[in-house]
Amino acid sequence: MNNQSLLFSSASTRTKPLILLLLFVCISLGLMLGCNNEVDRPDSALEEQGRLTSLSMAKSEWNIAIEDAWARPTKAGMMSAAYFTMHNVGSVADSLVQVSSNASKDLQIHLSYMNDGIMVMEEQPFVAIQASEQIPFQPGGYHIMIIQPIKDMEEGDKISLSLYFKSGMIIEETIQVGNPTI
Ligand SMILES: [Cu+2]
Repeated sequence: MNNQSLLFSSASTRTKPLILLLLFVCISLGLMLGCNNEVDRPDSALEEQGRLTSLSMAKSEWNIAIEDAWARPTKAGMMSAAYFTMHNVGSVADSLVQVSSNASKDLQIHLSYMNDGIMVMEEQPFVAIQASEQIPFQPGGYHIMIIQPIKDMEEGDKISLSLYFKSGMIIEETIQVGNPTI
């Protein structure tokens, strides 16, 4: 018999709920603190986390791949955009609902389109993706707007990109500045 089961068997029926509540509070606090720690991870750890996330997701029905990602070079305080192909290789639909990066505090999901012969862009609350669907984020279409980067983004630099989905899945990628195919 381990310590935990001793604790429960010796406790009166009246104190059991209190012990369970305390355990729950401790576990909840631990999870919250764990989450906060992750926000401050350095880039290399972020990259490792992204790899591990992808590996564990491979076992799940939720599995979205971010392919051919890159960000447009720009100067600090200007505008940049991140592009990639969002590929749902899982078996269930999901929605991209939020994005974040170490490059800027302000990232938005945008869609560019032609309106009366003028290219306009509009913030999107989410981008839904069906099972097996591939959605290109590219110039002239969906893109991640990186508003006022905190420092210059030069060709070859790397930035983090975290993608938050409705299912609760978080994909953490390290993407490069500059398009490798141009
Ligand atoms: Cu935009």
